[in-house]
Amino acid sequence: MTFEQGSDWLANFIEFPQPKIGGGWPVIGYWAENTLNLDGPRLWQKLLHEHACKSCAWGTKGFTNELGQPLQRCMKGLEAEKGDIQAGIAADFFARYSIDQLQELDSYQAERLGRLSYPVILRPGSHYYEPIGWEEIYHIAHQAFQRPPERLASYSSGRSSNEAAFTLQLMMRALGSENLADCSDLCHVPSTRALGKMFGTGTSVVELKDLHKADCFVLIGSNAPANAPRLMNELKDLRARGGKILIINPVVEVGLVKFASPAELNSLVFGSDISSLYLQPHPGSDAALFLGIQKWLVEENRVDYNYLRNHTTDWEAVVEQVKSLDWEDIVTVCGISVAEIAAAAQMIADAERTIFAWAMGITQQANGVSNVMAVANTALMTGNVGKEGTGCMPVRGHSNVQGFGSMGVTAELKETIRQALEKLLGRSLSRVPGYNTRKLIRACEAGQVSSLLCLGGNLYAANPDREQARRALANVETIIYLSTKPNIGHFHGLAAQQTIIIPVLARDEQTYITTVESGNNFVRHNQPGDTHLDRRHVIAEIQFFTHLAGLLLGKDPIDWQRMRDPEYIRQLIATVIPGYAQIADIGRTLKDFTIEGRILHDSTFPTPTGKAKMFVTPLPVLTMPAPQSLGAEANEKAKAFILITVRSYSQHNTVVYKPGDYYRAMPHRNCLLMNPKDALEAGLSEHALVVVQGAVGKLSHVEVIFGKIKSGSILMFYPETNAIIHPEEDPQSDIPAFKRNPVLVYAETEAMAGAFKPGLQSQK
Ligand SMILES: Nc1nc2c(c(=O)[nH]1)N[C@H]1C(S)=C(S)[C@@H](COP(=O)(O)OP(=O)(O)OC[C@H]3O[C@@H](n4cnc5c(=O)[nH]c(N)nc54)[C@H](O)[C@@H]3O)O[C@H]1N2
Ligand SMILES: Nc1nc2c(c(=O)[nH]1)N[C@H]1C(S)=C(S)[C@@H](COP(=O)(O)OP(=O)(O)OC[C@H]3O[C@@H](n4cnc5c(=O)[nH]c(N)nc54)[C@H](O)[C@@H]3O)O[C@H]1N2
Ligand code: SF4
Ligand SMILES: [Mo]
Repeated sequence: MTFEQGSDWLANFIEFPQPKIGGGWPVIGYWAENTLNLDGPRLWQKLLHEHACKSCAWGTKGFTNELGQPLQRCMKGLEAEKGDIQAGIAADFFARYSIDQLQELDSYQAERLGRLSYPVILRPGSHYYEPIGWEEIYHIAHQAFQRPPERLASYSSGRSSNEAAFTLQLMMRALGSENLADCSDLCHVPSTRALGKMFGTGTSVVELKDLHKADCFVLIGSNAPANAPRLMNELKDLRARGGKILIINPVVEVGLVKFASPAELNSLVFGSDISSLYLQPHPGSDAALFLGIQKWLVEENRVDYNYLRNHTTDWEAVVEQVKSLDWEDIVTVCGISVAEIAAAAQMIADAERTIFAWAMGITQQANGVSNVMAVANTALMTGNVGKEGTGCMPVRGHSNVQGFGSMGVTAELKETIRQALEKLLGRSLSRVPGYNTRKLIRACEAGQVSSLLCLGGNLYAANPDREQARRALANVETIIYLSTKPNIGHFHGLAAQQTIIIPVLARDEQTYITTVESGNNFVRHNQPGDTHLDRRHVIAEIQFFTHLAGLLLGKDPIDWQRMRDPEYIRQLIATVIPGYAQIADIGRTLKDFTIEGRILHDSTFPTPTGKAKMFVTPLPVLTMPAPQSLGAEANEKAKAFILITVRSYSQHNTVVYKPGDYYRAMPHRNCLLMNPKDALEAGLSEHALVVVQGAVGKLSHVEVIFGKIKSGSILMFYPETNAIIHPEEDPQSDIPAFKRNPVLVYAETEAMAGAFKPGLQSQK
């Protein structure tokens, strides 16, 4: 089967010089390319339709942010809309291509097949997905979800609405299952866990206005220019008014040094400075760096002891631990000099108001929870939580991933929500702990799951160790995917008996108002809208769940028929979910709102003591496995590296929009970023073709690209890398250490150490 590569194939043949500025004219070029063509008017219609951006959790609606400031739309939102206006998949498509052929597609090709536009099933023994009617779907789903509750599970991705999320978890819990795995288990769960324990609230305690008041910003392990682009506007403004920005990242991401904001002419032309200080620690060592910052604060007597005494508990143990640490150990672990650590600490201590923000570089680690705690401890030691312009801010991922957590889509439900749900259901909920995403994979592998419902996402490709994921899903009897677009998970994540794909409407295509929650705790409503798909064959997620729940659970105590009306769902949300009272009226008032109790502007914390609880965070012990343990006997020149897996500039998670990453000068997806010094030592020239061998597999023909990355580490793109990695997991949260994978790198053949034929492997 051949698939066109789109106009991007040309870019594969061009040598990418690394740009000196992030954002800028390429972004304008992308807007022009996509909106000034035949699809342009339809895209503009989408962009002007009133709904929350489908891409990241920063949250934007139309072209404005929650403060009504204009020009707040980045091209990532455009990318997501472009995917959704694709034509529906042809009626005979699945009859023409067998599952074996579909399995040959990569992520980029799968996305380009078009919108899912009619339900299909892969029946036992069949090699072809085939269309299926609604009646049969409900019949199969009804039977599948009558299995014992501990054998039922769901996985979700934070793209759907709050109303769909609430309904899903209510149905699962009413059935007696707590197995509500979610993509946040692979993402910000350490933030939720750590902040919940420390502050009594697991989300950001900062609102957008605070960013306008801060004079210092610490951004750790986030590639915001690509993944939360409008945050860059705030950072640019903060620098412009004399504030300081500390960036902590093993990779120099060009947009974090200088960013050209397309929203402002001066910035667009000349670029705006972002980092005041850029530190490059070893991957996985941030807790050590923060312990160093804390040690400097203690030694220089810059700790706000008044704040600690009045507003925190257990701070003494943290201060004692810091005192007992050796500078030499700290420096060895993080690879940052005492002078640089001191400069960073002084920047924070000298500022009036500092915000600490972080993303996957911090959370996707074997000590993810501890990492977040180390950052939050630093914020508390400098009195930077509970006052305007300060605080801790996880930079969230999917556009409604935070809403899913708020709605109770989690294997670890908050006690307050549990009690409210028990009241609503008139009985106690199961106390059997549910599966999070990693536990779900293991349970499936062990044959403990019969029926699995996947609300969006790509469970197969988002997980590490692809063969394990395939094996695990192949042990489930029935899998039902509810998705907008096809992805490789639909073709590889196949159940033992039957796999059903149900096409769903996007948030701007439903016939009623729905809502989502941003990472800044702001709830936005989405207006109803049109769809180019045939509504007879495509469903709204809520309609599917309520119909199925009605079949399974009858009318008592929940009237599922009534829940077909999202107005009613919102009434329930208002009574069950803390801080969400205002959602009850949003359908009438159309007033978007900030969730109550989340933003901390005074230092009373929603914990039992009213104080923040501090935790000692151990100095990480980072080891590099012996090359032999990774199979180095295969090639004696093999060198061990730490592999960081990330998103490229043009992808959304497992969905690839364009092959290359312009800002990292990586021309296609099968390349790695390596420090030139490391390459020299390994005898590799730039563009050499290498093998990267991970814990469970290897990738070949990988092109070496030189970049400003911490020595000893390399960077590659996920989801492709998930075929070869099986990372360690954080015992406190089960999150895989996607940012610290031991791998071996060696030249494909002796001749390949220096040789490269431009474009050849790009077409892979
Ligand atoms: N356009 C676009 N937007 C997105 C997404 C997307 O795929 N595309 N995905 C969404 C989702 S679900 C999420 S979770 C977010 C992800 O947003 P990010 O967290 O920005 O995503 P990553 O690509 O994983 O990049 C992580 C960054 O952490 C750095 N890093 C790696 N290891 C370490 C470390 O040990 N310490 C430190 N300090 N830094 C480290 C990497 O170099 C990289 O710059 O973005 C969301 N927004
Ligand atoms: N190696 C490595 N692995 C990682 C990561 C990493 O950094 N490195 N990051 C992890 C992170 S942070 C995350 S969040 C996960 C991402 O994991 P997931 O959230 O599971 O994956 P996505 O690729 O975002 O899912 C995309 C699919 O969602 C569906 N979709 C889109 N919009 C909608 C909608 O409105 N409704 C419905 N029902 N479906 C929709 C489409 O079918 C699309 O193909 O991956 C994780 N895996
Ligand atoms: S910053 Fe995020 S929410 Fe805002 S427009 Fe860009 S992708 Fe959408
Ligand atoms: Mo994420």
